[in-house]
Amino acid sequence: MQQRQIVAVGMVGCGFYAQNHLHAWADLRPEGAILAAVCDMDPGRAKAAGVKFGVPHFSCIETMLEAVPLDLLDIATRMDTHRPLAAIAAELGIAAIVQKPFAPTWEDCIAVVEKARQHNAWLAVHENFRFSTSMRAVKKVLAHGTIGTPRWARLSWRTGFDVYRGQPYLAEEAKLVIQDLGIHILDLARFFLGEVERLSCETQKRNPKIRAEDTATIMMRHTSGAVSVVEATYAAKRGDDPFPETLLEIEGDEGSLILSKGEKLTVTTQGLTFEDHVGGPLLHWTSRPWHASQEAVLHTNRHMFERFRLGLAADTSGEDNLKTYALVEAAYEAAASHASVKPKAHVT
Ligand code: NAD
Ligand code: 89V
Repeated sequence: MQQRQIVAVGMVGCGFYAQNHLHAWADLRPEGAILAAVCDMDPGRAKAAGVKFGVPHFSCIETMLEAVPLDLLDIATRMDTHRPLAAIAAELGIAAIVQKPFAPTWEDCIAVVEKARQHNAWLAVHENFRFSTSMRAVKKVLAHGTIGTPRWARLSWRTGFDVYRGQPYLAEEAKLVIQDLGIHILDLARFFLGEVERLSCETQKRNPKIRAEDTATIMMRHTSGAVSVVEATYAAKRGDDPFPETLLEIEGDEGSLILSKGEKLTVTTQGLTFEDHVGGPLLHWTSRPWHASQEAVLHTNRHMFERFRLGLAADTSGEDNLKTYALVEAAYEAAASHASVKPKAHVT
């Protein structure tokens, strides 16, 4: 099959986080990813993005798809709209990237994957934590076998940062910290330690002003035999808040690695300890404290673009992300049943 040189990208949703997607696509233009059009049901947001990035802007996806030939849709709207928007793309055989959470329910996620399969349409989920510079550095150390086979891990995302200012809808969600943030950390746990056999979970709602759980503590047994603890909270009151960093401790047969605040990686092996800063650079459009998350969008978009252009599945394909989503569902089930739960599997 002739490899595409140019990929025409359409952005659906030009809200809070989509700004990072738009900048990332602009940065990928020299590599052949052409941001060709944007749409948002809020015409003001669509126009602002269209003017800023110099592309036609629309207030509905159908009009955009009629007016501009597109190869790839980047859907950065909220989860309740992901299924219908992804279905429009699939029915037209247009490739789609959907932001996390994939969709509101397991059944919705399955429906999106099945629809894409039915139309042989390329589908991926924008799950960017594993693509961040620091997490790729951790993966490299693990892949080299420097600490041996991972046997135990703690993956921690604890903050008191006011996430509700940029994303006010979070305070009203029926499910919060596991579905919105835990999903990233559960994906990292799969990325570093493999698939999960069973898990247990305790949730708490510590902030009286919000609707759902803002703290979750999840313990997992991986099929490799390893055990991990995934912790996430929006209700920490800590000095030196690490927002938006994920802190890691992974112990293997030959040593350990610790990723601490400031993206400092400490690796111990054969009795020797090495330290290194593994964070990415500030980009012309990123700013502290979000810079690590913003830079991860660039690496994620590049991965999606390159895999799509080569006709290959993304690492976080729709099918792969079902395995991460199954852990979210299992965690809520375990918290409700106070028992350990085996994650669902998508049998095709
Ligand atoms: P937002 O509400 O700020 O933006 C969503 C935009 O989508 C709005 O402007 C809305 O008008 C538009 N929209 C809704 N339905 C539409 C439709 N049918 N057609 C066109 N436009 C439509 O939300 P946000 O905070 O930017 O979150 C968007 C998604 O990004 C969510 O799924 C969220 O979980 C995810 N997110 C991911 C990260 C990350 O990857 N680290 C960080 C923040 C948010
Ligand atoms: O990254 C996310 O998905 C978020 C957060 C609150 C961390 O911004 O929603």
